[in-house]
Amino acid sequence: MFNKILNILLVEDNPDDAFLIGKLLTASLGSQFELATVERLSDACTCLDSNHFDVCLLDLHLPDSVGLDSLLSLHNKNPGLPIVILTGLDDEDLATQALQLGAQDYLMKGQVNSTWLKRTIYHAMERTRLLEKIRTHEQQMQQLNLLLRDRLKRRTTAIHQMHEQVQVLKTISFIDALTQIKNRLGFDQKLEQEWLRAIGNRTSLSLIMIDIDYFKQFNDTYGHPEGDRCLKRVAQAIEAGLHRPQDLVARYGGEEFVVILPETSETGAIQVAERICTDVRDLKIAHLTSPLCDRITISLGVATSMPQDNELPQDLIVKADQALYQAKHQGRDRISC
Ligand code: GH3
Ligand code: MG
Ligand code: MG
Ligand code: MG
Ligand code: MG
Repeated sequence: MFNKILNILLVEDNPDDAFLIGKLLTASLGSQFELATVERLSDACTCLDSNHFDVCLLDLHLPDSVGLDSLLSLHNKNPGLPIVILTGLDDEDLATQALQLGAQDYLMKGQVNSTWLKRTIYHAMERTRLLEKIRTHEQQMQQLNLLLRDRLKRRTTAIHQMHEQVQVLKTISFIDALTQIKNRLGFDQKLEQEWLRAIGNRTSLSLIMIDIDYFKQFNDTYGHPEGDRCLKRVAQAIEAGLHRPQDLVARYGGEEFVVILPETSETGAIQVAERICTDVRDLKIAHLTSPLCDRITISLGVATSMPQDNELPQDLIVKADQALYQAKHQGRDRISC
């Protein structure tokens, strides 16, 4: 049944008993075992420290330990070792207790024969084999658990990174790549917010539409890259001219910008528009082919509204657009409302 040599520890202080048990073992297992015999519990413990045993046969009357204490001591010492009680005590209660405490079997010295002993030892071996299998399975489960936990952690990190990327993309999608101010999408979002806030708070909301004068001419004269640089500088100048955190400038399209001024009356908006108009002119970006003057100028259309539930933010954009058209029509480099 087992191809290996079994290492058996016999704890027995009576030499005659030890001799008989040795003979029984030979009758049971042939030469398929190696026997180490000790007379005392303390020697058994020492023996277990340095040797591996497949099974232990334990007498309950030893010079240094009597009864089930011996079983407990050895069991604590090596919980995986099957222990077979081999005793002269015919005590059923003791036998039950021994089995409850983890003994493999409880055999009577006078009654046990070689077949019985062989079966007991084989059962002990089978038990050890099963226990080892369970232990291996437990280890495998533990490794699997660690692997899954690691995978989960990596997946969580990936999701976290993806979430961050989405946040970055979200931010980028509201920014104009050239001027780094808000783009049309950013403007739409802000206008929607401020429109609703103005309705709720019954406050006025102003827009300034801004368009660079004769910019096509500028591009034609100085080239497109210079045109891009001009757009950036104008955007920066407009942004610098807004002094409240709630004010916002966005690139509305090509060379057009739009400013949102929450809680701002027409008079206040005109003041801001005048400041921006002057600031851009003061940039002194040369535009020598402009029919107007020697530098870049802008036209501005101002519109103010007390938003109502039955109006749309688009109505305010149309108003600002019309004012801008008027400023263009009236000669450019000016504000209209
Ligand atoms: P107006 O005074 O009537 O506004 O005349 P304008 O020439 O400024 O207006 P128009 O609409 O005829 O031309 C706008 C020009 O703006 C044409 C277009 O090439 C230029 N433009 C639009 N977007 C960009 C850009 O991103 N970079 C550059 N360099 N030019 C741009
Ligand atoms: Mg004894
Ligand atoms: Mg334009
Ligand atoms: Mg223009
Ligand atoms: Mg008007």
